[in-house]
Amino acid sequence: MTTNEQLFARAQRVIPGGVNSPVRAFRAVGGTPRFIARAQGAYMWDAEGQRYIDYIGSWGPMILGHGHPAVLDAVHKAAMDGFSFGAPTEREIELAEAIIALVPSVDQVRLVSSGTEAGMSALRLARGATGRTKIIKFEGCYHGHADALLVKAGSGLATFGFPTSAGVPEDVVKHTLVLEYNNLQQIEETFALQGDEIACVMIEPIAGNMNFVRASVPFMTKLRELCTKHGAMLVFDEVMSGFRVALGGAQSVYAQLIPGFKPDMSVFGKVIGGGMPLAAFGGTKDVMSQLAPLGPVYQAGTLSGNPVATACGLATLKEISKPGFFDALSAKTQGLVKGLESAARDAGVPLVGDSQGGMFGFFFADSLPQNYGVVMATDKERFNRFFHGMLDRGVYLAPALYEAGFVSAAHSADDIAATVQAAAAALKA
Ligand code: KE4
Repeated sequence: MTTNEQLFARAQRVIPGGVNSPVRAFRAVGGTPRFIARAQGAYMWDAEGQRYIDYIGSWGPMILGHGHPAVLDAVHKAAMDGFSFGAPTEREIELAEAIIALVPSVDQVRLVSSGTEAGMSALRLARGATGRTKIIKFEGCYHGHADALLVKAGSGLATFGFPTSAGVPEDVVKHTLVLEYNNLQQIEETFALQGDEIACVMIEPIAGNMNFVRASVPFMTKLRELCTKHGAMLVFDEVMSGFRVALGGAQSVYAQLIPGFKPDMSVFGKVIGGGMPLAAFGGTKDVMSQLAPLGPVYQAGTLSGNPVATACGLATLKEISKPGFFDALSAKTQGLVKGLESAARDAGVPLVGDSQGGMFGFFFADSLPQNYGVVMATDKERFNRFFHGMLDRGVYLAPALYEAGFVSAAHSADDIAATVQAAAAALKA
């Protein structure tokens, strides 16, 4: 048994599935998960000393790469002043101010400890602020594991969803409608039928939980129009895309394509914590003032706005706000995708990819999927073979065809070239 295999066997004795988050168990791709001992820059080393070029980046947070000196320094200083107080601190104000400065649609934010908590709270706030119960989400979008959001599509249009998890009562999900991403007709019909009962539409504007799928401009334009017309809130789940696809998140990308575009509420996570447990949700002052202690919508958290996590997040935001950061990151990520496409062409394998900022995806297909059903119909066996071929060559990609990938500022041109070279070999194997 290898050390990773030994650790996995030991882990499974005391932790369900041997992991603290299911995707880490490699069940979608098979094989033994790599137990990571340390990471630095663009690299991770497993318990056997094997080095990997890291395209997970903790599923998005590590946009600077691992162990950025300015972030380490900020975290160390904060930790020396205390881990947690259960009382307000100035740094929470500074982080809130930094987020609001970068996201024009947000007047106020509430800091929490995970994307799930942020999404769950935003959903409660949307329902509390509108006095409505029904919500719309889209197949293939993941908004964390709050009960009301663990839902798959109902049997037909405008029918309510079914739980995707045991332990979620039908009662909880019967208010959740699950529609097809990028399906204009469905949202028009649904809003025509029950638009005045919809509290919110929650969407990943650039979806990273069905690999990498963009909401089309016509679809997003129609969503905005229908939410405004019917008094429903458009909630952008930017836990993954926020401060990752652009400094202003996906909403800044759509604001360039759709004049005056803004969501009503936004959910953030990952990058704003810089790898530490921190997330947030925000919106207009009117909406956010519905939250306790001001308003009737309750929400709370022992470690919300944690002093060490806010230091990590602030230091991260400061670095990514520097001039040219996203231009360089976008170009590097585009270069990776083009390199993968070129290697696949040379190998006679259909592969198409896309990227925005430091987030990317690729599919063993001839064209970019526009929704979950098409993503899941792409060649899974070929993906899994490719995943392991890359892992064996020291490149750690997302261990599932429905996940996105992430490039950091620490990835060098040589790392990208080495990745493309490994891909050329893996595709021919
Ligand atoms: P967390 O509760 O995992 O911090 O965030 C939930 C969440 C909410 N919204 C979006 C758009 C997300 O991508 C996530 C979490 N993303 C997954 C990656 N597919 C995290 C990885 C994992 O579950 O281990």
